[in-house]
Amino acid sequence: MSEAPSIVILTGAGISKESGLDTFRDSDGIWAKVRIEDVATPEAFARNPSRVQEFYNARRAGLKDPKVVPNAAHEALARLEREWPGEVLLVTQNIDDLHERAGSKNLIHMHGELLKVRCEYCDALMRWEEPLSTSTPCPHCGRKSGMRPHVVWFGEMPIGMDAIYEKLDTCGLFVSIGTSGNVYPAAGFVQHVRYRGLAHSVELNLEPSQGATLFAEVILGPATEIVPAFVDRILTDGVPTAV
Ligand code: BV8
Repeated sequence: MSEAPSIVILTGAGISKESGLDTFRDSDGIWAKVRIEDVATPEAFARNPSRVQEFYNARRAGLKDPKVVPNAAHEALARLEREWPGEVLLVTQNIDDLHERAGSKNLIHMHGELLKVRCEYCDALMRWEEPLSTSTPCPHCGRKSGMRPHVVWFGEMPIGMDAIYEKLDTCGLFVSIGTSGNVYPAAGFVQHVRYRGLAHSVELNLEPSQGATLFAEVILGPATEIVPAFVDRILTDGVPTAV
């Protein structure tokens, strides 16, 4: 039997919405409450580090809420990774840990992780579940005012880009789930795949994203309904040939 095609999946905040986490650009989203320029750029952190730390401390505390758990969409993607005979790479723009908690293993957090922090002096990277302040000493080098969320801000290089493009160049199926397609380079992945012409591309979203017309197939609906159904279809019928 020919080798099963590899699959690359990109997820955004929409996949975690039904777990109780806010998206960014919905009318009740995060960017409706705070400005990117005040909390999600290196300049913001240099200008007012406490403001930025408070923003991420609140989101970190929110993620520890026992009501916030993986939903059926996260679980369906973990099942696809377990049961699909080829490789499944999950690239998430999300900084929550719901994919890991659902069981996904082959996972790249291209915009970082809310439950990790790093020291700008000694580069130590560590799991961190508590509030962070500008006076928190680094447990490794002891210096203060260097500890920051392990999160990719606007203007910073996303994580794992070489590995991601290598998989985009060889996959047979690219799936985008729960992202509005506003933020690059993630929003450009579908173009990158279509340019090669060798992979089928599918968008699963509540509403058409900025890049919807670039996908061979668009399936609309809430992630907890359309993602499990899509995974069942792939596991039953396989990957459609690229059109
Ligand atoms: C970089 C921090 C270069 C972590 C984030 C002009 C043109 C093109 C690009 C640029 C430009 N000017 C600047 C840029 C680059 C910039 C960018 O793209 N800006 C945009 C705004 C134009 N990008 C960058 O700066 C990136 N870095 O380019 O570096 C470089 C090169 C060399 C060397 C150094 C640097 C860095 C981008 C990462 C920024 N960090 N967040 C955090 O705080 O979370 S981005 C932020 O947006 C989040 O990470 C989030 O993941 C990401 C994308 O948002 P979405 O996940 O899509 O969420 P959104 O709310 O938008 O959409 C949700 C969707 O879900 C909606 O469509 C909705 O309908 C749907 N939905 C809702 N409910 C459901 C649902 N779907 C299904 N079911 C539901 N129930």
